Amino acid sequence: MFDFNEHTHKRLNLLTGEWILVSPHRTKRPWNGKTEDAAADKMPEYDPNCYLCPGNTRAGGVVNPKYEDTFLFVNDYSALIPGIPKGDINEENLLIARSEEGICKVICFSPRHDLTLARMSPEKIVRVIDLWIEQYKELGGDPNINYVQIFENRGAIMGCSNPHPHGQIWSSQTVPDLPAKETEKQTEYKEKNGRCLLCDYLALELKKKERIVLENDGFAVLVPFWAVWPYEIMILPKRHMGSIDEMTEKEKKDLAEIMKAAGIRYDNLFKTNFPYSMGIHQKPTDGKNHDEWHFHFHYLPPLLRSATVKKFMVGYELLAMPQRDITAEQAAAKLREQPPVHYLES
Ligand code: H2U
Ligand code: ZN
Repeated sequence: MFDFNEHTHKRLNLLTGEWILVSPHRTKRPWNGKTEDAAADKMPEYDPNCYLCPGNTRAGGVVNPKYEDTFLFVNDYSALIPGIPKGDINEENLLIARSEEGICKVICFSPRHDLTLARMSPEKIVRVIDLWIEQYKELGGDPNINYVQIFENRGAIMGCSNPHPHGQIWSSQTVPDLPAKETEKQTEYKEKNGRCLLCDYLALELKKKERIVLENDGFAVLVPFWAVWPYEIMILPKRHMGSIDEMTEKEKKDLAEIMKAAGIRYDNLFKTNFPYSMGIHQKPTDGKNHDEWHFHFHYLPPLLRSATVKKFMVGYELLAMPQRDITAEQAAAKLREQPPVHYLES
């Protein structure tokens, strides 16, 4: 009898159409491989050498204001730049390229160098959410911008250059591959079933409760059935909303509280500043209706079994398909059992 808690199987990612291999029996595998240095947890409230702290000088000589909540600036090394010459290359349908323009910004979440979203108050997190909403509308309102990607990269092992709490926004002329795939899959489902893919998926998860980590009035945190990273989670609004600017004040507060609560579970899991890439997927800003879209957050953390052992995407995963050992259900149970108070504050 097939039992997905024991037997190797594949799971389908509904949002991308890609499969992932799950091998639950491998969790007993010994580990003699690489461990990462645990990140130092104690940090000063102000670091004179930090380019994001208030009053300090950034690359290129700009001085940051003495900001008190959030602080937004155009990335000094933007990957996407507005107003570049437009062009298309196609040599014999073999060499294909096109120009791409956009705008990149950096957001400091707090003037405090030592804080993280998990340790900020929900009121302060709402300020960050408000800035995300303002930027989604402002950048998305630009006729040259058709997608706004809001994200946070956290921790040296994620390639993050600075522990100061900050995130980024990259907005672009075309819709990047992942959100484009999610648009396609949500559209397909809507056309076939007449309902929203993620409304239906969330309703089923809330009924089964196996992968739900946390929930409040407005939002749920779950380990998606098709998670690739060991402790990958999604945050989903319970109400059908295509983008973050549709939230009520109460929903913004619910979101801030659940983001904090999820961050605390993460940090408590391995008693470390849990590294991750996190980002919001929402409807493209191409002027179309996009009724199919249900906005959500993805949190993609690399840690596997301690503050120093991470999952590597190598070998079979780079060449064939992603694979995991610990199941989504086991990961959700582990996260659920973490205490609700941050380990640095208990
Ligand atoms: P990470 O969070 O991935 O480390 O990126 C920080 C961003 O901050 C990065 O995109 C920008 C970098 O280009 N940056 C500035 O805009 N000004 C600076 O003075 C240093 C870094
Ligand atoms: Zn700083």
